[in-house]
Amino acid sequence: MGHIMLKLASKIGALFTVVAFAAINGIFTTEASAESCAENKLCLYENEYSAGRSLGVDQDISDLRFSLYSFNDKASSASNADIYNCYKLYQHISYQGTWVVLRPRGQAYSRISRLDRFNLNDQVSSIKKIPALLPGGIKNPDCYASLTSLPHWVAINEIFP
Ligand SMILES: [Ca+2]
Repeated sequence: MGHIMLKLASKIGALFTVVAFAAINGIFTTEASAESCAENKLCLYENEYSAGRSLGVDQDISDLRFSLYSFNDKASSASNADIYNCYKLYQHISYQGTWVVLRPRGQAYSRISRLDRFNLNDQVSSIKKIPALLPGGIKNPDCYASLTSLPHWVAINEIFP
């Protein structure tokens, strides 16, 4: 317990230093937010609630280990800024394992602030881009039939504006 408290104290100290430095220099910046997710992209974030390092994606990635961004098993939250496509996040490479769908921007479930609610915290290893609508304007069941492969889940309905 003492060890944990010490670690926490040192983290808070470091945070204070960063904030003080930023204030002195007049460059008070915040962590990456959902607003930094580029238009028409799916964004992964290193931490919950769209915080930390982010990665914008606009195509399938079958194996995040080989992406240039070293984001394999890192994402803790995600948001979808694409209004035409859903994105499916998979636990394993090659679109295997547990998955969750992010619906298009402006719709329910276009943002997931906590991937741990889908047992996917620090586990996403591949990503599939799926058109929301099929020819004729029919809703694509790949996007809309189910939100996740999990039989039971707890999620907050979050809409990325
Ligand atoms: Ca993480």
